[in-house]
Amino acid sequence: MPAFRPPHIPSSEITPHDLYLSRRSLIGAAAGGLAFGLAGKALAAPLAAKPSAYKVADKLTPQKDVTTYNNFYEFGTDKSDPAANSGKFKPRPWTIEVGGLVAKPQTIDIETILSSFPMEERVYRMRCVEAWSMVIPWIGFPLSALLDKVEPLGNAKYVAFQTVVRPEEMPGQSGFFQPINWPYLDGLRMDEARHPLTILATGLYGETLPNQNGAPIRLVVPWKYGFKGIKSIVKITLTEKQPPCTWNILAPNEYGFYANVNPKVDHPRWSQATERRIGEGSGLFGGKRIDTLPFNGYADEVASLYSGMDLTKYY
Ligand SMILES: Nc1nc2c(c(=O)[nH]1)N[C@H]1C(S)=C(S)[C@@H](COP(=O)(O)O)O[C@H]1N2
Ligand SMILES: [Mo]
Repeated sequence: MPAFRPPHIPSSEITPHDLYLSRRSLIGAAAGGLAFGLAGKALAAPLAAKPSAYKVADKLTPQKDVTTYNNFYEFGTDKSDPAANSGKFKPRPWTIEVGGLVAKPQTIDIETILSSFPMEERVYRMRCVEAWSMVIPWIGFPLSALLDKVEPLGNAKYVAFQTVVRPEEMPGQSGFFQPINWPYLDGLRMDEARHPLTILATGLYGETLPNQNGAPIRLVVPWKYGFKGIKSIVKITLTEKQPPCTWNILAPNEYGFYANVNPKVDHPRWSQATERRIGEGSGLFGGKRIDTLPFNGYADEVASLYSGMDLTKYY
């Protein structure tokens, strides 16, 4: 059973006892990783993608960190749990049900998605609300291309997303401690969903998505905190009302629906002014401390979406 820890406490606040438990589970992960790693490896396949102009200049986070330091509570709450516990997860066959306020609702197979949308490489910063960050070479395609296919109706104002529920394959959904009322849910406003930066990712580092990163398909919205990047999506629903969002339901005073990266608005329990860039620098908690940028550095592209909002407040 994973060590209990309240959600979203940055490593810098972890007590020595928690640290011991989390290091112990890391050792376990290394041993278990050998068996599970093989199963996972068989599924990771090269995935072709054309380069794109969406590429930040920051140094890439090593693939090892991107695939072993994860948040995916369906597989456990420690950072090492998703890589260690996702070997039984089956990302194929897979379908996504796309419906709600659309003219052409449909259930789309992942193979159809991979063959009908041109895959692009997008090098984006990812900033977790816990104040750590990475730079990840995703492979994916604009969510707007999928939305076009189902023809949204005029009254569709939001897009809701849902993660798969499979307790047999996802140990975090079957254990004694259930941190979340499954399924994991999130959503976007229509203009955010249609923004060219918003992608559905199907791979990273030139390969199909590892299970721990949200195989076979997950959302990436680079100007928002990482928890908006919902993984292993099975359902997309266009709605008139603002959809529920798992972290907002769990702690509405800590996690908003919008959750735009904002160094000026601190989390109630920690500062959001700076972040630890994982894989750079050394020390016990790893990661070079750098300043957090408004909208995670994408303000030029997205600030206009929020022109009516007071950016010193929390949404
Ligand atoms: N279904 C699901 N999606 C999820 C999460 C989760 O626990 N379950 N964690 C979120 C959080 S908090 C972050 S920071 C990112 C982490 O993505 P990564 O592990 O690929 O870096 O996934 C997000 N998507
Ligand atoms: Mo996160």
